[in-house]
Amino acid sequence: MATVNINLTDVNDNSPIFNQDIYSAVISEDAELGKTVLTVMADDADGPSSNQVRFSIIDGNQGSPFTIDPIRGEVKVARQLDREKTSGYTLTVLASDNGSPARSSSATVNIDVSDINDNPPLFSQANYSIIIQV
Ligand SMILES: [Ca+2]
Ligand SMILES: [Ca+2]
Ligand SMILES: [Ca+2]
Repeated sequence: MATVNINLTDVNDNSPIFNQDIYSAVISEDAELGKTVLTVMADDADGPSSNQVRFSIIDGNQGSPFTIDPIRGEVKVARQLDREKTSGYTLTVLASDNGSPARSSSATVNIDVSDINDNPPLFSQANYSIIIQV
């Protein structure tokens, strides 16, 4: 009789999985900087050596209007928005694990910028002249 102990070592065979493929949110164009638009979440089924997830924005963030907290997954406003210039954004968010080699997956974040009444009516020309004959 002999006892055989077999220890299984974890390998990084699971990618982080987002809890949604597509996230959507609406944010007002006058949102203060630092406001959280939405929070993404991803789980990784591996053990601790390869299940620590970090988030990043890899596409759609031209001019950096948004940031993402790499640990918490909170997408936040980083610049003043203007619906009259850009009325919406489609971000691609990546979740990467700490395995070696690392595995990752991506999700889409759609952000609509909602209008506030921040523009007064403007006359199309500054001076109007008419000639009245009497
Ligand atoms: Ca993993
Ligand atoms: Ca594993
Ligand atoms: Ca407006």
